Amino acid sequence: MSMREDTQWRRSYCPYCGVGCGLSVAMRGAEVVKIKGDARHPANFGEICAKAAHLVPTVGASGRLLHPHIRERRGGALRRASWPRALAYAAARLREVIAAYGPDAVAFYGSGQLLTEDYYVFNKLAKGFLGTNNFDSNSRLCMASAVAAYTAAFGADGPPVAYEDIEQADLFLIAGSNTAWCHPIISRRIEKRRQAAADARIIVIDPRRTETADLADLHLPIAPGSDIALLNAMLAMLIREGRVDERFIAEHTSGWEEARAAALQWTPDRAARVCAVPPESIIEAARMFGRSRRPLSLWSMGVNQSSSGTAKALAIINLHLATGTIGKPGCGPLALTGQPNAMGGREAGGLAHLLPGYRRVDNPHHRAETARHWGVPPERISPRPGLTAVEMFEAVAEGRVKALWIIATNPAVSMPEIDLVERALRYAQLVIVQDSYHPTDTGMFADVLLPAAQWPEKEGVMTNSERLLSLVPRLIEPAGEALQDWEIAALMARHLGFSTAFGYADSEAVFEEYKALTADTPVDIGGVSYARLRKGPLQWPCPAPEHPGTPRLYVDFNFKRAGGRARFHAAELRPTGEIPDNLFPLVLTTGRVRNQWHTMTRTGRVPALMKAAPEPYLEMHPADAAQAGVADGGFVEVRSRRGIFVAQARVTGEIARGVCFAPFHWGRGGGQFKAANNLTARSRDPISHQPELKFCAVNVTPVSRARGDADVIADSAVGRERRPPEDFSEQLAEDC
Ligand SMILES: Nc1nc2c(c(=O)[nH]1)N[C@H]1C(S)=C(S)[C@@H](COP(=O)(O)OP(=O)(O)OC[C@H]3O[C@@H](n4cnc5c(=O)[nH]c(N)nc54)[C@H](O)[C@@H]3O)O[C@H]1N2
Ligand SMILES: Nc1nc2c(c(=O)[nH]1)N[C@H]1C(S)=C(S)[C@@H](COP(=O)(O)OP(=O)(O)OC[C@H]3O[C@@H](n4cnc5c(=O)[nH]c(N)nc54)[C@H](O)[C@@H]3O)O[C@H]1N2
Ligand code: SF4
Ligand SMILES: [Mo]
Repeated sequence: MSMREDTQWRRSYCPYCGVGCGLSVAMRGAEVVKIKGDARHPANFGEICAKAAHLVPTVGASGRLLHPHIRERRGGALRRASWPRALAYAAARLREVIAAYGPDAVAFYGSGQLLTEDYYVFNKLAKGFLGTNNFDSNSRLCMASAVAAYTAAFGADGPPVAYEDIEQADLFLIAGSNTAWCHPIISRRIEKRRQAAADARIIVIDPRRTETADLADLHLPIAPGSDIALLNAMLAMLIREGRVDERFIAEHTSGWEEARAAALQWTPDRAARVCAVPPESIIEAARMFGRSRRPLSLWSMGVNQSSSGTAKALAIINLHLATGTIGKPGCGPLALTGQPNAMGGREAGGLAHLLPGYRRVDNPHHRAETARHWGVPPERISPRPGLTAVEMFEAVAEGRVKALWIIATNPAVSMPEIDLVERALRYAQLVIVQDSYHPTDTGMFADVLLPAAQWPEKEGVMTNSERLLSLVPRLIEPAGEALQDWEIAALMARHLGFSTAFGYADSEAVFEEYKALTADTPVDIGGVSYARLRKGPLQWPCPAPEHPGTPRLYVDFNFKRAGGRARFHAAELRPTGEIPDNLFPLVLTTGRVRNQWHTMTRTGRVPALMKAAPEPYLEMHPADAAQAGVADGGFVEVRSRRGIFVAQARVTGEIARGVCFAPFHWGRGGGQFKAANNLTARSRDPISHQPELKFCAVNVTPVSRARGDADVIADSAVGRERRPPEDFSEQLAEDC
């Protein structure tokens, strides 16, 4: 398409995944007309994937929540209100709850899609001014296990690797990540490296033969949840074959004896039985890793979303510590972050145990430093970590938390066990939902709806998977009366009586205040400013204005733990939260499709992106299908101990026997039984508190009209009309 002369190209940054691609946005007047990759951005060098290429139809007012709304009576209607009225109403209700039950009766549930400035202001309000640490985010469902593992191993969170290591690696160990679909630009960089370097190899560990597995030299279709057996067996082989770096271990690590002993219990044969793959492929994987001089490990949800997610991630890190392949070009452990600013959330203190600058609420010095910066007495910040995501919804459902403020996430679709989430949302005394769209599955339960500006209506900073900070500019005015997320938090703070501490002039003022809190922390960004970011992105740490940024951490092998040593951890295989049995014999794992983004509030509006997967589906192995009497393309009812999901069967040899897979993008809003999270369980990792979204026990039966299942079908995959339970049926008036 040739561009007219009045077209202006502006630099921006992708609001979808954690790869963090730079965009060039074509503007005609106040209108966004086209999007392509920013050739100068070091994450993508001009390439983008289909989701970003189809951003244009998501920009603007269609389907958006344009005005604040209040529901004054349960069962009553949501009615439009002015901003002052909505804020005064919400603030009064929050005050009532706090006066009656204390600050911990209020909870905030945020998102890795907030900008750093948004996180900062919400955290300051919750943790510093209201005095509750109940601010957690959907990142708890996403990379909490990676955070816990990095922190345990290195003494601080933060991936040590840079994307430029991809072009120098000679082995890619990709575990539990469908990179080709979910981090497509990283996948393309890996593919290019594989083509350019004759010796480069790829190993993929995934129970499904994904498009990522198609790129692999070796694919290990392991049984879900069994990664630790495999990774320990690999480490044991490295030890037996003399492939470990004894000198690196002696000089820069601790805890080796325990990790070594734990690994040596795993022979390839024993691991092969647990993982359900041939011992030869485990031996082959270990030898490929052992021979490699620059192995780069990448992982995401197949590792993190597990009841042993932290241990899985530590087992990957152990391989790098044992071979001294960290802090050097082309190698190291890289947890891919899913959301565009999940990293910024970690940095700004966006989890229930954190304060800004990788500080912790349970550390008195950290509380004192933060309180001083916020101008509050140190005792205002509670020493108790707040509730983590799933605990938060349990607490609401049990009446321990009374008021819930949900920002930029759609838990009525994305949390495990949607029954629990709905119970909580119905039972809460006050639900505030701050979203850009309406209706959403979660917004249906709101007492107060607050319209948020979305990309590209808001300005602020995001950090991608490789610690690279980019500035997202505001290119157009917000739709309707929408405001930036941090502005809404600051306005509410003022309605709650905290006027002086929240009087920011603009996003940059928020950033500057946050930045000052990062001084002398691992995430020091003292040298970063909006002015510098306008010229291009920067990787933290970047402590001074002339500092060029830091591509790779730990190049001096000086880790952040006592004595500068990284720590090995014995990785023990824990049982999964649920064991398949006669009643529920199959394992369900869940995940994403290539062209949908999560709960589809944006990508679901783009027909081109809907094509490949217009409806929920269930992948299952031909042998399991035959046993259950399921035909390819037929409808199936999937049951777990918690609920029912109905989908169209895709019978395929590309999934391990005994395992089935469903995408989780659909919520009940489109049909009661379309939601895969009707089935999933609340079990979680004991260290990271990340829920086990990748494993639950199910049974599968065909659904047929002959059997009288018409209602079920009508309410799910075939029928597009949702059965409306009374207070779930409402749409807002036209003007919304
Ligand atoms: N298209 C698209 N891209 C996205 C997103 C999106 O919604 N759509 N979301 C973004 C976000 S927030 C995230 S977190 C990332 C997620 O990115 P990914 O983690 O790549 O995506 P998933 O499909 O959730 O899961 C990855 C794989 O884990 C495998 N798996 C399941 N159980 C196990 C196991 O026990 N062990 C191993 N080794 N593998 C297992 C599954 O078969 C699946 O192929 O994607 C980001 N990018
Ligand atoms: N079964 C299963 N469940 C899963 C997963 C899985 O693999 N399997 N993955 C989990 C993971 S890793 C993640 S990250 C979550 C994602 O799950 P969610 O966070 O629930 O998914 P999104 O659809 O991205 O929700 C973002 C919401 O914010 C709104 N929004 C967009 N931009 C803005 C903005 O600028 N401001 C505000 N206030 N709102 C905005 C959108 O309209 C949308 O409603 O799902 C989790 N759930
Ligand atoms: S790979 Fe991720 S960041 Fe890059 S264009 Fe696609 S969705 Fe956006
Ligand atoms: Mo995620």
